[in-house]
Amino acid sequence: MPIRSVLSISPEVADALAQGRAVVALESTIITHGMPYPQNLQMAGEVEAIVRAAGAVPATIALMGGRIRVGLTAPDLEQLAETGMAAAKASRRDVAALLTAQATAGTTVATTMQAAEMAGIQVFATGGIGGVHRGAELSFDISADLEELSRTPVAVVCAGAKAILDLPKTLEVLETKGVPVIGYGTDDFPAFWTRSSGLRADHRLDTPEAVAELLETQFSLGMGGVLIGNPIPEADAMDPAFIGAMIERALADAEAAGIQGKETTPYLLKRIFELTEGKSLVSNIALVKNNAAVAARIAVALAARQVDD
Ligand code: PSU
Ligand code: MN
Repeated sequence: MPIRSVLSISPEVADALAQGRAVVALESTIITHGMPYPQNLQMAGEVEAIVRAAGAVPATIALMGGRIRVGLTAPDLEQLAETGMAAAKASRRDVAALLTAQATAGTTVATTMQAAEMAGIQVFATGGIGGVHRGAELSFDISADLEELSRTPVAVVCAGAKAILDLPKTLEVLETKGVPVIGYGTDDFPAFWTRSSGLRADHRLDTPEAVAELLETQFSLGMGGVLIGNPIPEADAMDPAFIGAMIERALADAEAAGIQGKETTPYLLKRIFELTEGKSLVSNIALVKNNAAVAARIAVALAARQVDD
């Protein structure tokens, strides 16, 4: 079966790609499993508007009706947001089965990267990537996002890995897999709700143009993806001690409830939302918007370089 029949690119995104204009891929697990309704719908609309305002075309990606949809309509976004956790969460291993079943599914960072590459999109914005879970030495729970970054040539702009994870181990695995980790305007690897994990990024770059230049080099080498850590804006960041304590409580609750596997990340985000009385969601939305703005500027800089060639 040709990829063409599975991949469904919206006319607007297809036009932009054909003309070499800047396009930013956006994921949808954050809509279905990362945030409650209706904040998820509002976030999805605002993020698309931010990408447009910066001169790029947004391409939100999801599985719907047996196709990998690249570029969604407003009614599509509404359907995904309302379906929420009743939709499937599509990681790489789930894609074929969910397409065959014509299921509605949010795509994770891993799956969105895959789809972006198939469509020819080089820049992608999310909130925070998945990584090595705490206790992974026993559970072996390491997000497929890390494997995907090692093999798929797409730049992922995030606010770090979600702080529910074991961040030192996440950086170790990224090193093992050969994924460049860039601090955008920072020496540190950001920690999602806070600006720094206390761990260093591999390299620091301060402008969209500098990132675009590195991406061009990386992609011409065929050496897989690039992770760009863009810290949450100071004004939106949470107090490290407070969020740290809430993460510990949520992890204990997850353990007591016997949560495992792909349910872990959605459960923890929801539990932290409850424990912080919604404050974690306010920060989460702010950091996603900030990532969309930076990703759009990087995509515009990359498109400008490709015209010059
Ligand atoms: N960023 C957010 N919220 C989310 C996610 C990212 O701000 O919900 C999603 C992404 O889709 C990511 C997934 O790929 O969480 C990680 O899930 P897991 O740990 O099961 O691989
Ligand atoms: Mn997992």
